[in-house]
Amino acid sequence: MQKRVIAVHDISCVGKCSLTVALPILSACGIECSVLPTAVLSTHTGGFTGYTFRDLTDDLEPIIKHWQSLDLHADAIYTGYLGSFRQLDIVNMLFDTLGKDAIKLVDPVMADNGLLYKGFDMDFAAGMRDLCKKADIVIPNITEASLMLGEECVYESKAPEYWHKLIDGMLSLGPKACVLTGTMRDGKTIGATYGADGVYGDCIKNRIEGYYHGTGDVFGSAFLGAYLNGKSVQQSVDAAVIYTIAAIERTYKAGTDRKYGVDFEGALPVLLDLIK
Ligand code: PXL
Repeated sequence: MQKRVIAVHDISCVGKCSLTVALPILSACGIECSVLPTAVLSTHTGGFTGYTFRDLTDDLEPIIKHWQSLDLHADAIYTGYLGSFRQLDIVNMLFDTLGKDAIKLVDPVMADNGLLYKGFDMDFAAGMRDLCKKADIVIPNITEASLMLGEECVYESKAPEYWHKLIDGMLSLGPKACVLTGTMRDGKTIGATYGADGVYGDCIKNRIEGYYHGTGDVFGSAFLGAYLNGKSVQQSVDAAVIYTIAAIERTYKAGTDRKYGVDFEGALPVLLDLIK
């Protein structure tokens, strides 16, 4: 049976991230991607000014209710950028109903490089921490994990002890696995470090200079695509890191304006090769 994911993210109409990334990557991995759009924005909020924002909070519950009447089955629920504080409760309810038997993957999208994104505050971080208690797998970056745990944020830390403290803090909330993104051995590398089943592991590779938008969503979607194709957490982290860096490399070589997102489309053969 083909697997189905319910992807709970915004639609940023331009500037590849969230649903415009999750849909094609999961589809390429052979997985049906149903969507619960949290908001519609003309662009994402990082690097553009004057963007529109349509909050879809009031639409979410009626959509979920309709799905309940269909007895819809989901193998996984993958949440990312939420459009309001109230959506945390709605996702909680989705987890308890249609998500009872699903793998719940939470990317607590709200911050990076030591700063909250526009529109998010510490109350949201506390609410997101509560939602993470219900997740099977969480994939925060260092900034998000430290904000949720009330730890010092050292987003350029090269110390495994610090990463492991954040990972253990997230695991103590309840998830079975935590993949911490943005870990580095030195200024020339980047990747992800995880804790699961009592072990730590990582995949850290050579870094391409600069901040590329939407790469967290490329990483999360590739990770889930690999995981639902039967790969282990280590193999899924490896696939997602190698693929994300391949997409960044193509964008770097093409010289594209980084705020429009990375060429994850052109790099798809790399991902498919890694998960086959
Ligand atoms: O990729 C994370 C993300 C998703 N959606 C929107 C964003 C961001 C990051 O800034 O602004 C709307």
